[in-house]
Amino acid sequence: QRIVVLAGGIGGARFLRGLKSAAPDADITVIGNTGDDIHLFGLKVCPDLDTVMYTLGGGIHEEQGWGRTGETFAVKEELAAYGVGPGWFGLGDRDFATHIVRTQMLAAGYPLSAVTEALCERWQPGVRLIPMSDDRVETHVMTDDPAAPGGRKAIHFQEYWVRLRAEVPAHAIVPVGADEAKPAPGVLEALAEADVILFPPSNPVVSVGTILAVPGVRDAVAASAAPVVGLSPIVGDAPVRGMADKVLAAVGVESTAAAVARHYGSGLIDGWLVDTVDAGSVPDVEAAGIRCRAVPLMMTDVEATARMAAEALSLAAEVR
Ligand code: GDP
Ligand code: FO1
Ligand code: CA
Repeated sequence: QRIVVLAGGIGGARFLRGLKSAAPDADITVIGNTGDDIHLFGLKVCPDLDTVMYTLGGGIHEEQGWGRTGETFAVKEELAAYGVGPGWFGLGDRDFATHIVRTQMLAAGYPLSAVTEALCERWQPGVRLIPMSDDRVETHVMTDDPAAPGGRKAIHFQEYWVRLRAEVPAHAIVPVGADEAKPAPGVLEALAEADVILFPPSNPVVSVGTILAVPGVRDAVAASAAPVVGLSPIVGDAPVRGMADKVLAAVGVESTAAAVARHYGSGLIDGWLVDTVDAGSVPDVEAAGIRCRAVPLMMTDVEATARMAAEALSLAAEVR
């Protein structure tokens, strides 16, 4: 069975660990979000690709959900001693090595998809991990300009989330460069050949939404003969973690499991899983032409997550 998953960072990575356990024989292709990527200290950092790679490869800092386990911060401290920032983004020593290898290979002319494949040779994530695009796409958040009252200013998504903790108003989300980006080699092929397409409980705006913004991807999902099933990242009208509520508001979508399903729409998804606490919204989702079930959706451990993945696959078999 060929399963294709459109994944962000933590939500996507944790779901994939459960999916691998629920479907050990499946051939899983992950299309990863690169809109969160940022250039720092001359290095290219790909948080969502790395979160998937480290989580599935056993190198993730479990509690934190991103970055390496057993991490140290000597390089960061030395940079700070030189007065070289930004100091608000926590790059650890082990993680730095990944960015150095990536940047070196990119400078040598390899596309990001080939670099990601090379990094995965070490981590053996057990899935084929492809960036959504080899072209540069950077999510920016339109916020107030402190220097010009009444004015607006676009800042990098990582600055909005990590430096400002999503505590400033987000008026719009802009995937800069997406319009000119091409899907990476293998992306459209994987979608066309998929038996099942899954949207994990990833951020619908800055993770799955950014992947869908790459020209050709949304159409390839919609045109695929495979059933498309999503799992709600919103449980009890709130994101389990992260800032999905804030970025959903910025695109005019309520922070509810049903509103996210309608935001994707029946033209894109065939099935949708909501958490049992949101069972009341099942009729709303079905009224929108999307088959819906309420099941536990908290990824508390791999077993619980595997049950979620199994429910998603069973719903996919039903809507096929
Ligand atoms: P990020 O790139 O690290 O932000 O990760 P993703 O975009 O892949 O996933 C973030 C989303 O995962 C957030 O909107 C969370 O609400 C959602 N999420 C995290 N943990 C859980 C969980 O246990 N259950 C559900 N249903 N959603 C979760
Ligand atoms: N998230 C934070 O909240 N603070 C950090 O300092 C931070 C550093 C960081 C470094 C490498 C990496 O791969 C991820 C990192 N993240 C950090 C997580 C990242 O900002 C977010 O998980 C996602 O991009 C949000 O979608
Ligand atoms: Ca992300």
